[in-house]
Amino acid sequence: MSGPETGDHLSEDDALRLEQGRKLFAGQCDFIAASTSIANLPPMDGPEVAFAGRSNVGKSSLVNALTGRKTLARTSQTPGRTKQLIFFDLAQRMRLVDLPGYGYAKASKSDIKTWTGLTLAFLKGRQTLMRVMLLIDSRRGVLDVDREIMKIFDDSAVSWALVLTKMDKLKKQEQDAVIAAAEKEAATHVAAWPGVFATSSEKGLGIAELRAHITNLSRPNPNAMDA
Ligand SMILES: Nc1nc2c(ncn2[C@@H]2O[C@H](COP(=O)(O)OP(=O)(O)OP(=O)(O)O)[C@@H](O)[C@H]2O)c(=O)[nH]1
Ligand SMILES: [Mg+2]
Repeated sequence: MSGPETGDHLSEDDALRLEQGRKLFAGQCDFIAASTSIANLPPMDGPEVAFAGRSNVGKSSLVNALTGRKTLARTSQTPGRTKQLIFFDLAQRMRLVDLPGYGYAKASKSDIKTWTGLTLAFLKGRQTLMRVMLLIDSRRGVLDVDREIMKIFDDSAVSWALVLTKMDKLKKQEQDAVIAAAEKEAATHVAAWPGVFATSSEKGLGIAELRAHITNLSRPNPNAMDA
């Protein structure tokens, strides 16, 4: 999905979806919890969408771009910044979960084991988890370590979708190639959403479309005439 918001001719349906997404993400957004163990996860209450991917791929930046709040999720030049499962509530209609990254070679073995164990336990055992957005750095494309995660998702029947990040770092031609390759990769997995979100948190590319996608998985807006 290179994003209907980039085209001039939106269908009425698309325009409505994007508007509903914009509204949800412009509303109330609150930090709920930072969990370091399965024992202190917040109780399951309503739909959740999680952001997974290699360390430094841009998970926290994407959460910030989606919510339009620059410092909601902590980002860093240093890989391995997010060490807990961070839960945010959106207007009591959806929760966003910023996950620690995987594949960070410099972290200590025991740290990696803790984050990975916790993240996997969360991904496998969370009935309220509607979808995992699996982030891929567009400059690197899908790596074997990402494929291992895809296999875990597929095996545990976790519904997931591919999100390419940092698209602003690529030229147009390179963008087209990486989108095509990612779409091909997604098509080989039954549990994967059949499309790819091409995004740049820095430039706002693909953000409106991703908001609409997540909003579609949320609780209906109790106050909306147009919900
Ligand atoms: N150019 C560009 N840089 C980005 C974009 N998104 C994130 N970055 C940069 O990538 C680096 C890592 O971003 P984070 O959002 O902290 O990445 P993360 O996946 O949360 O990292 P961990 O929590 O360590 O797993 C930061 O320096 C960001 O500024 C983007 O869309 N474009
Ligand atoms: Mg992070």
